[in-house]
Parts: sequence; C-alpha cells; structure tokens
Amino acid sequence: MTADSWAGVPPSFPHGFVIGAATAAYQIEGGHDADGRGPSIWDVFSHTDGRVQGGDTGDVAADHYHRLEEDLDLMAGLGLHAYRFSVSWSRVQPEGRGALNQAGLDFYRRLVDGLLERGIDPIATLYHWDLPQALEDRGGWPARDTAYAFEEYAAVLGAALGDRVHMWTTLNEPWCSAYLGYGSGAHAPGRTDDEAALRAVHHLNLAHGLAVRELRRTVTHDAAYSVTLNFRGLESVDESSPEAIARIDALAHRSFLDPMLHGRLSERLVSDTAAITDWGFVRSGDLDLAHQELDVLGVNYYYTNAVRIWDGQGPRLRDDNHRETAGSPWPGSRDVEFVPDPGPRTAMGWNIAPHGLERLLVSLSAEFPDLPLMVTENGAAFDDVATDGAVHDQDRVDYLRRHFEAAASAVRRGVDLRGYLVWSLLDNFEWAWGFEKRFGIVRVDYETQRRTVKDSGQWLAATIAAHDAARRTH
Ligand code: IFM
Repeated sequence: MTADSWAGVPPSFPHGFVIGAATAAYQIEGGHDADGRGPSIWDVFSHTDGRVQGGDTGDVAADHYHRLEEDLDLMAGLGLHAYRFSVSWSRVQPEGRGALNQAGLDFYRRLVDGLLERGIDPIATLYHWDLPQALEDRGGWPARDTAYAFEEYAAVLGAALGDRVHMWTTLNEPWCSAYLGYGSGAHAPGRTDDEAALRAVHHLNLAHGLAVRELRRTVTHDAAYSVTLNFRGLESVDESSPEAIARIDALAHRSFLDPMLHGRLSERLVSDTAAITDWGFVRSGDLDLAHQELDVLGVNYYYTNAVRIWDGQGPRLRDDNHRETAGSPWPGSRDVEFVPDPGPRTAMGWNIAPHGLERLLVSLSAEFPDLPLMVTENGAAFDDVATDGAVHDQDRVDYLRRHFEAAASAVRRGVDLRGYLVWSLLDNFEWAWGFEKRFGIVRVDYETQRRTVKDSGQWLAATIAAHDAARRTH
C-alpha cells in the first residue's frame, strides 16, 4: 500500500469513540454440528439446491469455532477497541427452547473472556438471522410464539454472559429476516408470502422488546442495550420519486423504527399493505412492549437507491441489491422501480455513496436527539487479489476512509456517534452469495484457513493507533 493511503486520516472522533470490526456466527464459525449444535434455518437453506450461489454452505466457513485463539490474537494485533459478534441460537439452545447446550455457551464464554483479556469490548448480538430450524418448523417468525422463545433465549444469554458483555444488541437487520426470509425468499427460510413477511415484522419487533426487558432483568454488568437496523439512502429521480421514497422508507425503515423507538405502527406502512393484511395480529400492549428504552441505535449502512414508481412501460427495474427470486421484499409496493446508479460500485453491485451515511446519521440524530448512534456495520466487497502473502485492496481502503470521513463530518454537525465497526473482520459466508463476495479486512484462504491482514486491515489498525495517540495528547 502507498504511504499516503491514510494521509489526512484519521478524522477526529471524540474521546471514548469505539473503533472495531463485526462478524456474525453463521458467516464465520463453521463447526455446524460440533459439540451439540442444532441446525438453524441457514443450515437447511444452504443445503437446499439452488438457494446459495455455488452450493456453498456455512458448514466450515472461516472455521472460527476451532480457531478462536488465533482470531482473538488477530483482533488484538489490529488494536480493535471493540468486536461485535453474534451468538448462534441453535448452538446454545439446539431446539430453540428448553435444554441448553453447555458446550455452546462455553464457546461464547471463552470468546468474551478472550476479548476482555485483550482489552477489547465485547458487543454481543443475540440474533443475526440463524433461527433454530426447530422454531421454523413451528412457524418461524410469522408465529407469535417465536417472540416468546426469543425472550427465553435472551434470559439464558443474560444469565450466562451478563456479567461481562459491554453492549447487547437484540436483532441484526430485522428487515432482512422478515422481508428477505419470508417475502422475497432470497434468504432462509426462503418463503415467499407477503403476509408472513409482515407478521414476521411484528413478531421481530415484539421479540426485540421482550428481549431487552429480559436482558435488563438478568444482566449484572452495567451494559448498554441496542438494536441494529439497516438503512439505505433513498434518492429521487423524477416526479414520482417522493411517493416511491415514502413507500420504501415505510417498509425498509419505519417497519422497525416506529414500533421500537416510537411505540407505534407506521400509518404509511399499514395503509400501503392494506390489501395484504389488516395487521390484526398486533395485540393490545404489543407496541408498548416493543418500545423499550435503548442506550444506542446500531446503524448499518452500505448504499443508496434511486427509486421511482414504474410507469408500466417496458420491464420494471427491480431491486438488485439482493439475489433475484420469485418473491419480492417489498410487499404492497412491487411497482417501485430501483434505478441503477451510474456507479462506482462494489463487487456486490452496490453504489458507493458516503454522503448517504452522513445524511442518514444527521437525520436519525434529528429524529432521536437523545439516542446515541453507532455505525455497527459498514464495509465493502471487492474482487481481491492475493499476491505474495498480501492483499492490496486499495478500493476497500478508499471506501472505508471516505465513509469514516462522512461519519466524522456528521459528528462535527453535532451527531452523537459513539463508534464505528467495520464489516467485516474476516472474509466470510455472504449468505445467498456464498463465499465469492469478500468483505473482510482480513483475507481467509478457504483451502488452508490461513488469515492474511489486507491493506484495509492495516489501514484500520493505523487509524485506531492514530486515534488513540491523538486522544492521549488532547
Ligand atoms: O454480510 C452482511 C451482514 O451479515 C449483514 N449486513 C450486510 C452484510 C453485507 O451484505
């Protein structure tokens, strides 16, 4: 990498600002049947023909389950302040309810202890999309009972790790769980049922609230509580765009922001989906339960979308941010077109738009002035080339630097931003795209499981070191 790769960086973030990296259980752990782990919906989905590109599965992935110490040392070597991981529910409760798998809990205890020993703050996400298959067999997220199972699981984790985890996140990107899992079918469990997707939305909201309540009851450490939502920047292209933006905003963002942070259902969401459901599955008191006090809102940001209403002429431009399937992740709003941006783009085909991050942080901060924010995911897949034990991923360095600068600019505009976690620590199983898409700041050679810190990893380490040095002298 060139010496000026981080010239002008790091942007100045405040004291106590946390810089780190994130992963998720199914994407890195492997050990799919090790030590009593039960199957999740992603095990079943990835083993079903045609669901994942190249027939890839998370059976082994980055084998993190068996390489924990090496990966902890890697994180320490990068100087991470914090590490965000998720817990595999079916490793802890193979049937989703009832019996605990002690070996599974021990793995997460070793992970958290290993982080603390190295001075890295553990940020635990309870659910990053890998529902125990046993719960899907009983109805999955469209069934109310799954929310109560999640409440029970939260109590288990609170009791087991609640004396040492610094920050708890209930759900990661529930939009994907509901709309990709049950609407478009691009993600596990692969159902294509609009009403089921909307039921899932509600039960995820309810599960979140029940889990926060349960964590607060069981945790003994002075921890922070949060949820992580994914946001896309929405751009206008013509006079129909305001209507298209309102519809996509309702489905993508209001589905979760309104119940969790305002204690209400979005009127726009209800009216836009009226032909599918009357939302009668929302029971009295549910929205109060979903609306729990939080300490941080986790923000995942990757791209913007230009949208408009399809005029009925020619083929409708679809949302190509996810793998194409028979279903749609936009129930009630299939006539919204996603107009391709001229670029530049990442290997996912996602446009590179740091201004969208700054605008998002500023607008969330205006809507929730008393709620600190944290970027819990941001990063990019590129077609890396490994040469002589190095990966010169200048495109990823540039991507990260520009997004860090956008976040720093938001901070200068008054946003209470507490941290920035890069997606992802390791190359990993990118869901329906399999292993082809690489998001890591550390390369994983899937043949040998050898780890190589990419230039972007070195950039992050240098950024953290410079941030720490600047804070020491001010
Ligand atoms: O890999 C995913 C992650 O699991 C959730 N957020 C987006 C990432 C990139 O697609």
